[in-house]
Amino acid sequence: MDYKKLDKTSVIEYLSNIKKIMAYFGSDDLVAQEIGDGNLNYVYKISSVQNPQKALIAKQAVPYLRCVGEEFPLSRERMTYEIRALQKFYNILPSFIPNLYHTSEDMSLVVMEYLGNHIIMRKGLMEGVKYEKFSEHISTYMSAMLFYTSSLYLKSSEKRAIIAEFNSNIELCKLTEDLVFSFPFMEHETNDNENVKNNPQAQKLFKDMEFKEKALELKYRFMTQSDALLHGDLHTGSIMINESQTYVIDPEFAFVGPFGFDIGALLANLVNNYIYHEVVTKDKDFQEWLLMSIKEILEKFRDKFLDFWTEHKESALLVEGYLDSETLVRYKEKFVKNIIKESVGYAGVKMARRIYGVAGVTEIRGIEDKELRAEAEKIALKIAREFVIRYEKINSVDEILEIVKNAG
Ligand code: ADP
Ligand code: SR1
Ligand code: MG
Repeated sequence: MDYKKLDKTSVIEYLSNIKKIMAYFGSDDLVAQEIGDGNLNYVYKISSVQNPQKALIAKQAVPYLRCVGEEFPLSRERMTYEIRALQKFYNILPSFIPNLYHTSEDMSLVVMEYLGNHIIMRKGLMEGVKYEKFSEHISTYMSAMLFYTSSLYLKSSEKRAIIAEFNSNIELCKLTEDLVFSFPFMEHETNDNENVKNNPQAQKLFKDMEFKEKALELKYRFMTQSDALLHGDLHTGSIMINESQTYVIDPEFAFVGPFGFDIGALLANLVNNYIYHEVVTKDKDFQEWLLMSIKEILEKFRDKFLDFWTEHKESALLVEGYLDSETLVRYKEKFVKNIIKESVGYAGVKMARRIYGVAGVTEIRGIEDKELRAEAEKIALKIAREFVIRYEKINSVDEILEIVKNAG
């Protein structure tokens, strides 16, 4: 079928011709609602009129960037990568990925399970909800996805195949290169220029060559280092959650990149949420919980990643018997320590890009009181700068927490 942009009427007509979807809904009447709140795509909730709990999600890419409009063309092939990544991640850890009902590369469309008992994590965190299982879940997710798609597990040929499958996701990688690593740190038309204009803090950032040189090093790694298959945009808006379950959605930026990039994205978003509670709600107890969660996530990630490595002795990288056991333990400890260091660097860049860049986060950009927002931005920039300048020298998770706590 040729591509056609769907709307809330035509999406139902289209789905009515797909057997698996009709088997799900039976003879029920269907109604569609557009619920997308992301920057890129359209998301329809299709529900049964007779039993509204029965619902599916149909997500379609359009040939432009939704949040800007048709004047910003963006190839809809991004959905091909989202479909591939959802399938790949589902095969590694099915309980973290919504079930897929239908995919069409021609229509740039995926139909998946409706996560009706879950909410976007950013919203829950802003309301001060403590997700007690989150650190356990997300450390499992990140350690498994990174380990099982890396040269520490795959054979050399398999690793090259996964690179071939994902690293042609050129346009979305380029978006990140521009919108995460470059434009937010210089005068640029895509920035939030209302806030940049006459803002000494922005001018200071744009002239901060020490920060920018380090950010450039991290950008170079992003562009060249093919460690593992990444989600590529792992912020708290890509996580749907409740007290007992965690789902990761929206992997259209997936590509084989540096180990620390996804962990860094998550860390940045948890710290942005910490800043929101510092400045707006002043909820110290919740801030403590966030810090404890960051510690648990990073420590559990390290332990689980090393456990996977102990289970699997042969890989593209390692031939059994190559190192003696003492050297092997030391090598692995250093390896995983470097992943955490790198993730701190990426967290810094990811925090800083949210201040003046095109895509702000609600925790900071959404603060209506100008003085409070400026205060949040100042704290975020201070932490981001420390993260970016010092990431290679970070030796423990506690040092990361100290940087966050001392910035307020
Ligand atoms: P984009 O690619 O435009 O960022 P997302 O995949 O993030 O789109 O989806 C946008 C919104 O749609 C999410 O924030 C969430 O509210 C909703 N959504 C997406 N997938 C699901 C799902 N499987 N179940 C329930 N809601 C979903
Ligand atoms: C204009 S696209 C901006 C951002 O939205 C996505 O969620 C990614 O973070 C991207 O950088
Ligand atoms: Mg999204």
